[in-house]
Amino acid sequence: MSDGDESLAAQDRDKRFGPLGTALVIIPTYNEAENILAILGRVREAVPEAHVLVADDNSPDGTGKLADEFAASDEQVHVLHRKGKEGLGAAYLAGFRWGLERDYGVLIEMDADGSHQPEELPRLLTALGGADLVLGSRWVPGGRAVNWPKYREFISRGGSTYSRLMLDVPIRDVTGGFRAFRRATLEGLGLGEVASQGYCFQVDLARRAVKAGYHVVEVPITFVERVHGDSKMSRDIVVEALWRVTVWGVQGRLGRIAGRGESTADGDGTAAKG
Ligand SMILES: Nc1nc2c(ncn2[C@@H]2O[C@H](COP(=O)(O)OP(=O)(O)O)[C@@H](O)[C@H]2O)c(=O)[nH]1
Ligand SMILES: [Mg+2]
Repeated sequence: MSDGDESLAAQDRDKRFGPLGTALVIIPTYNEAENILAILGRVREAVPEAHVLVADDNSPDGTGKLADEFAASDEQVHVLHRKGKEGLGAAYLAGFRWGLERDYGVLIEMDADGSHQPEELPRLLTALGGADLVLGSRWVPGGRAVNWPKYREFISRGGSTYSRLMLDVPIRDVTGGFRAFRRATLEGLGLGEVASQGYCFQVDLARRAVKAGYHVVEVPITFVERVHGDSKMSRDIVVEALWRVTVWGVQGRLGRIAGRGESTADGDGTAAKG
C-alpha cells in the first residue's frame, strides 16, 4: 500500500468511526436469555458503526447460544464463550484483552439487562472526545435510577460516597458499569493487577484512572432497573467491595505518611502520570 492509499484508508476510517477509532461494546452475560436479543438489537440500532462483544460465562439458560445465532447473521457482533461463572470483572478483563488484541480504539462496558440504555451510547462517545474515560453516572445532576429498590440506591450512593472519601477520588458514581474507555487509557491502567470481583472491579478501574492522571468525566445517565431475569449482585459482593475499599484507603494513607518527602509513590504503588 502506498502512503497515499494509507492516508485515504485512515480518512475513510475516521469518517466511519470518528478519530478515536472503532468502538467495541462489551456485554458480560450470565443467564440473560430474556434480555440478550433485545439489547443486541438496540445497540446495533443506536450505534450502527460500533462492534459488540458478548462475554458469556457458559450461561445455563442458553444466553451464549442465542448470542451465537444473532452473531451468525451480523459480522459486527462477536461472542466470547468462557468456561463458567467467574464474575463480572473476570468477564470484562477477558473482553478488554480480546478488544485490545484487535484494532478497536474505544472499549465500552455495558450491562445486558437494559439498565444501561444503548440510546445513551452516543452521548458517552461524544464525551470521550474530550476525556480519557467517561463514566455513565446516576448520581450527578441530570442522572437518575428508575424503578430501583431503595436499598439498592442506598448501597450504591453510600458505596460511592464511602469510596470517594476513602480513596480521594472525585467521582459521584464509582460503582457504575456503563463506561467508555479510550484504548490508551485501558492500556495504561495495568489490567493485570485489577481486582476482578464484583463492584470492586469498577471501583478499582476508576481509582486507577484517577491516580494515573487520566481525565475522567461523568456523564448523567438514566439507569433503568431490569424487567426480566435476576440480579447477580449478592451480599458477599458488597461486603468484599467495602472491605477492599477500606484496605486501599488505609494503604493509601499509610503510604502517604511513609512517603512524605519522596517524589513519586502515592502509597498504593500507582505512579502519578505526567
Ligand atoms: N459473564 C458474566 N457476566 C456476569 C456475571 N455476573 C453478572 N454478569 C452480568 O453483568 C451485568 C450486570 O449484572 P447484574 O446482575 O444485572 O448486576 P446489578 O445490575 O448490579 O444488579 C449483567 O449483564 C449480567 O448478566 C458473571 O459472573 N459472568
Ligand atoms: Mg443489572
